[in-house]
Amino acid sequence: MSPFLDACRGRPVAHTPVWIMRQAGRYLPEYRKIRENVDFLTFTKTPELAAEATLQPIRRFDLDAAILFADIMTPVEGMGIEVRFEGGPVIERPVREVAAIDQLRVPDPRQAVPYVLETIDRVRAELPSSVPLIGFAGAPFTVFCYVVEGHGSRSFAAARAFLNAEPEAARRLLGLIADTTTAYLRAQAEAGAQALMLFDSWIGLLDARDYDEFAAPLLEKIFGELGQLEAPLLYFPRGGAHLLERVRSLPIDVVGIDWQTPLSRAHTVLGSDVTLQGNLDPAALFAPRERLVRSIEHVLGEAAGGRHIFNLGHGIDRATDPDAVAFLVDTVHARTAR
Ligand code: 1CP
Repeated sequence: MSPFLDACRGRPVAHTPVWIMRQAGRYLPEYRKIRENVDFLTFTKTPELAAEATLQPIRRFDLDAAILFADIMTPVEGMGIEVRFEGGPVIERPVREVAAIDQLRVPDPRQAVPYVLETIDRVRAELPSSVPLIGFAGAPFTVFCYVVEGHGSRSFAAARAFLNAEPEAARRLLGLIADTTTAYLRAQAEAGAQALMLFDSWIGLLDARDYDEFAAPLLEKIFGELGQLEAPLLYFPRGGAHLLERVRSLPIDVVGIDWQTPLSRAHTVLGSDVTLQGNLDPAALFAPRERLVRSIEHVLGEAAGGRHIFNLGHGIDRATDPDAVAFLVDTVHARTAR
C-alpha cells in the first residue's frame, strides 16, 4: 500500500501523499555531516553514501516517497562527456561541434553507472513498503542545455544558439541523450525504482514551436518505451505553463507544476486523467507557521477535486529549517485525512 503510487495511478488515497523536490541535501545537517569530507561526484558514486542520503529525509519526516540521490548529469559521463561539480555541474569541454557529437556513445547503464543500480538496491532493502523509491533523470533538452552551455545559466544562450545554428547536429545530440536516458531509466526500474521522473528544469526557455520540433518527439519516445514497465511516469516541465496543452498528449501519469502556475489552471488545461504534483513556493517554508498553513491550504484548495501529490513548485532552498518541512508534511497529512 503506497499512497504515492496510488495517487500516481488515480486510485483513492487515505491522505494526499507528499514528498519534496531535492528533499535530500544541504538543508539537512545530517547530509552536510556525511558530505563534509567527500566531493559531490565521489559521493554519488559511493552507494553506501548515496543510499544514506536518500534515506535521511525518510527517517526524519513522514514522507510518502523517496528519491534516488544522484544528479541529472550522472549518466552523461558514460556518453563520453567529462563533468565536474563546482556547486553545479561544469562540462570540461562543452559539446558544440558535429565532430564532438560523432565521438559520443549511448552507454550500457550496467557498465557506466553500476553504482546507481547498487544504490537503488541498498535503498530498497531499507525502505518501508509504504514508501516507494522514485528513480529520475534529466529530460533531453535540460541535459542538452548543460552539455552545450558548459555550466548553469539563466538563459542558456549558447545552447539555444546552437539549437538554431546547427539544428541537425542538435537533433543528433538530443537523440543520443534521449537514448541514454531511456536505457538509464529502464535500468533504474529493473534495479528496483518504483516510479520514474524526468526533470525538465529549462524546457520553459523553448517556445511552443521549438518544443514541438526538438523536445516533444523525444519525450514521446522515452515515455512511450518506459510505459511498458510497471512504474508510473512523472514529468516536471518547469516554467512550461505555455506548453501544458502539448504536455497533455504525453503518455504520462503525473505532471509536476511549478509554483507560478495555479493548479486549478493546470487542471483545466491538462484534464482529469493525469495527477498534478506541486506546487508550494519553496519560499513559503520561511514563513511563520500561520502563514505557512494558509499557503498549504491554498495549494490544497487549488488541487481540490483532482488527482494530487503535494510537493514544492521547485527544489527546496538550502537555508530551509528542517522543522518547517516536518510541519509541512504533517499538516498536509492532517488536512487531507479521509
Ligand atoms: O554539494 C552538493 O550537495 C551539491 C548540490 C547538489 C545536490 C544535492 C547537486 C548539484 N545535485 C544534487 C542532487 C540532485 N540533483 C538530486 C537528488 C537529491 C534530491 O532531490 O533529494 C536531484 C533530483 C537533482 C536534480 C537536478 N540537478 C536538477 C533538476 C531539478 C532542479 O532543481 O531543477 C538540475 C537542474 C540539476 C543540476 C544541478 N546539480 C547540482 C546543482 C547545484 C544543479 C543546478 C545547477 C544550476 O543550474 O545552477
